[in-house]
Amino acid sequence: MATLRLILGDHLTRDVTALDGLAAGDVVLMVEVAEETTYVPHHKQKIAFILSAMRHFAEELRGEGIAVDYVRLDDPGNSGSFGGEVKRALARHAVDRLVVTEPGEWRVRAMMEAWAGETGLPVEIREDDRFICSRGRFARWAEGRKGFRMEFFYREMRRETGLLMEEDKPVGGQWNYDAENRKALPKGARPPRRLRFSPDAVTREVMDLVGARFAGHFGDLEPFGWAVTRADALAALDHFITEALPHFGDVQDAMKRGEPFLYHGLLSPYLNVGLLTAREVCLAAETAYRRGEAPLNAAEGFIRQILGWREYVRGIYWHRMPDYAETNALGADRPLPWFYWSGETDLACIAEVVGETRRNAYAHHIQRLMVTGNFALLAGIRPAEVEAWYLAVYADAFDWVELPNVHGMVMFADGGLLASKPYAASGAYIDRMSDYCSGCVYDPKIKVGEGACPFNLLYWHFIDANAETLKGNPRMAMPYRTWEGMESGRKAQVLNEARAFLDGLSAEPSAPRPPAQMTLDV
Ligand code: FAD
Ligand code: DLZ
Ligand code: SF4
Repeated sequence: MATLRLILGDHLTRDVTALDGLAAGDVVLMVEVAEETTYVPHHKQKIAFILSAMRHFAEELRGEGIAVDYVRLDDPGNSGSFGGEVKRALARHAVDRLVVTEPGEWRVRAMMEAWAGETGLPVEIREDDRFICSRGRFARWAEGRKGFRMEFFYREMRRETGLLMEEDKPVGGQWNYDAENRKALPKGARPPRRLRFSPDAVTREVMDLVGARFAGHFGDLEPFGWAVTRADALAALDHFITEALPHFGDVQDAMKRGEPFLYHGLLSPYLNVGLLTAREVCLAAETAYRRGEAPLNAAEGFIRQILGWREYVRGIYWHRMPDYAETNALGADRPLPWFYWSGETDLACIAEVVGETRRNAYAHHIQRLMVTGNFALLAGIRPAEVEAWYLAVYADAFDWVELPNVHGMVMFADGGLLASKPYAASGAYIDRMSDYCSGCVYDPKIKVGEGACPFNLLYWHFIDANAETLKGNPRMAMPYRTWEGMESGRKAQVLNEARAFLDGLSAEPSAPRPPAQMTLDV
């Protein structure tokens, strides 16, 4: 019995379950399709990264003597969709069944479930076992819980994997060293130069295709320095562990102009498409700690991001989809300001983060959460529009990880399932954790009136506008006490200035119209 085995652009590992039991006569199908490249206006580097990594992976499989049927985006007859390409491939090959690994997106899973009916062939959708916590294991953890808290989930994962454990106790006596990881960047700190990979001929060819076909998409295509093979991704991991991990913890939340990467891993695109595994990355950090090459707060903080947050958001996604994406607990309904695409704004922090995102298809966690995310939360932007933006602009963005981070962590649109309170902050937070404010026309210390930082105005506007939903939350008691204690004339002035600022936001560019692909229909 010959099998057609479909490998998606984020399944690029020899160990993917779709390849289990590969036999002579089987055909591996890989397809570049217009639907996947345009369902949001993905950053040009993201498309180039995925297509180039797919082409390299196909060559690796061929090198092993495996039959690979690879459909390129510009191949004549390309139907433009996964479903269309599966049907065309079935007409080319004498196979009896189709095997796939479950995708990272509800939308694609729903498509796959229809294929058996549409093709008349058995379709086997296999579990994606690249995650440490299976969907079944997460469901058992979640059962009966009203609110989910990452910290409790994470402890169970530490116990089950034995990572940073001494028998049944956490190494060092504490589960979490976050309190040590909130320092601002010390003056004179020099983060390491990051390993970049010069595009080879395959990547160059993909870049030419992307430059020509997706010119209207967000982001700069060059310079392109992402690894597109497992060998190079492993080199990037090695470089991170030696050069950056030792400092990762202390300044994990810091932000600095002109330093987009600081001591972060830059590993999420590789983890998400399958060039690296979560287990090997966590083990590499643990080994560095055990050898005395990285302090515990760094190794623990890094492992928690992967073993904790990454596994946790993936669990929530599959546990709660498809309804999860539909909620809007705070009733946010303002359109996404155009400056999220253009970066043209006098808010220096937003301009810096959007500019770095455009250049690198990357921003680190605190930039995503506390700058662009915080603004979207405070300004009450429609969750679906914010989600579509995040899904488009980052090289690591796939629905299973982007959606819970944006819908739950940033927008509190799930009403507190993922986070116990909204991550809302005034300009003081950004000022404390970055040097952005020193180059801004606004002043984070001015709360109202001439020069007041818009984050300060919007913070109290947010508190006031969402009192009905948030006032009863014990973790929000302090801001509500402060707001209620504020003199009524000052409150009115704050709200008036916040409303005037919000009225001035535009969802349209001031100059020429955007290219068609950048007008999102969400
Ligand atoms: P590091 O800071 O070095 O962290 C190490 C690893 O931990 C990352 O590579 C990543 O795999 C994992 N990680 C850290 N935080 C999270 C988290 N909250 N959720 C899941 N994994 C985490 N991550 C994505 O991979 N794809 C996304 O689409 C994505 N969207 C996000 C949107 C928002 C609004 C926020 C707040 C976070 C989002 N994240 C996303 C999580 C996180 O910002 C990125 O994983 C991280 O910035 C990637 O850079 P890094 O590899 O240098 O991370
Ligand atoms: C994100 C993406 C892009 C841009 N292009 C492709 C593609 O042409 N072919 C492919 O197999 N996958 C692509 N992907 C990744 C898919 O969108 C991804 O598999 C889904 O997000 C769900 O897992
Ligand atoms: Fe951002 Fe306000 Fe600081 Fe300007 S003053 S950079 S708007 S936080």
